[in-house]
Amino acid sequence: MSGESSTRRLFFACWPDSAMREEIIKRRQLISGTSRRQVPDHNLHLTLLFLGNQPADRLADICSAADSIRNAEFSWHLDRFGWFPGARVAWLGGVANKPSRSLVRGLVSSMRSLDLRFDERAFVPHITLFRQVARQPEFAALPPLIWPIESFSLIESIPARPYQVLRTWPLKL
Ligand code: 2AM
Repeated sequence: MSGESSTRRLFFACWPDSAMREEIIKRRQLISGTSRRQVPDHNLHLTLLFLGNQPADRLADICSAADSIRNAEFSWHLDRFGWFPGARVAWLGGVANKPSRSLVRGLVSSMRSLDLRFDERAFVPHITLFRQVARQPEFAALPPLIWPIESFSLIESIPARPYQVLRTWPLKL
């Protein structure tokens, strides 16, 4: 036994640099009493496509399919807090503009072309800030966050570890 898992839990995301991470943290502080389950600073991100558990031996294919993505750069305008009652998470989010929707569509179709099995939920751009939020919180107003996006990343989720950035691709047409 090598001890290595034969599946890897993966997702594509926008991964903030340290300055942007600080900006997200500042906004999270505005709703700091929301729950005791704050997302650790180092895990803050905006998911583009959640792949879930995938066979480890498909990782190379996933990366090659992502190599073919062509998309314009764009900015996120994150100007609201929200809450998903089912997932019980409170988040920072905003409206998906055209180039962001096209990036998500490109990721979905490139992953579909690999015959991978993954959930296709409607895309709602959000950065989860708190988990285990049982009731709709009262949210404060917030200074909008403009986040310029020049790349996207493939992230691995390993239990009890910080998310790992496996690869990052520049956005280019
Ligand atoms: P969440 O923050 O709203 O829970 C890693 O788990 C990332 O993938 C998180 O951003 C998480 O969203 C998202 N995620 C987890 N399960 C998902 C699913 N079934 N569909 C879409 N996104 C999911």
